Amino acid sequence: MKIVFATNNPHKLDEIRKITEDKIEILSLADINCFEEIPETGTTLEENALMKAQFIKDKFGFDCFADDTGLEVDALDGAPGVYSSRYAGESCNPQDNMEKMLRELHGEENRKARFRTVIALLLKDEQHFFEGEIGGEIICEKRGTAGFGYDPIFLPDGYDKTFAELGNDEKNRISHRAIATQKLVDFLLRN
Ligand code: ITT
Repeated sequence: MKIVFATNNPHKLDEIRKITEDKIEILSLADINCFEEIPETGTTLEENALMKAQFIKDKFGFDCFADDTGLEVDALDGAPGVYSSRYAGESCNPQDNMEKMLRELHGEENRKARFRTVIALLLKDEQHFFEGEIGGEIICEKRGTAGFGYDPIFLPDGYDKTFAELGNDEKNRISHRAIATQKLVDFLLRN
């Protein structure tokens, strides 16, 4: 089975390819010659994931899926959530985002947070959604070099290492994306 993953994030592509391995062939946007900016203007993870998948389905005709992920921090009333990639401003990078979060949480005792991923799948003209989440806390300084995005400041529940310290193999066993992806794979293998 072949399916397009509508993402411009090479880390996400790597993670999902490792999880799906030989079961499903995942095509990237480059594999289908799509080099366009995909709109992501929704106000929920579901809306954004569907928007990204629909864009590819409409323009290129492939069955495809997309993931939208947010980091929800309790002390920030669930922010940055769906706005996680632009938390520190329009053209910010992951370092800017993490530094802003550490500043906002300075002195805060409640550091509970969760990563939530929603995958939208467009298959044979039907929409399907798969969700995964993992709880944890935002630590007070960056630790580790693996992974991407907010991984260096996120300590998953039950672990004493951040996602960036655990490394990709361990992250891919327990993460929000791993949980949602496993549901996607089980569904695809049944359909
Ligand atoms: P696409 O939309 O092209 O898939 P993106 O990087 O923009 O890629 P999202 O909008 O889903 O992806 O991501 C929102 C933000 O959350 C962004 O800053 C990511 O770096 C961060 N993020 C997503 N998944 C993450 C993960 O597994 N670990 C750490 N940070 C993550």
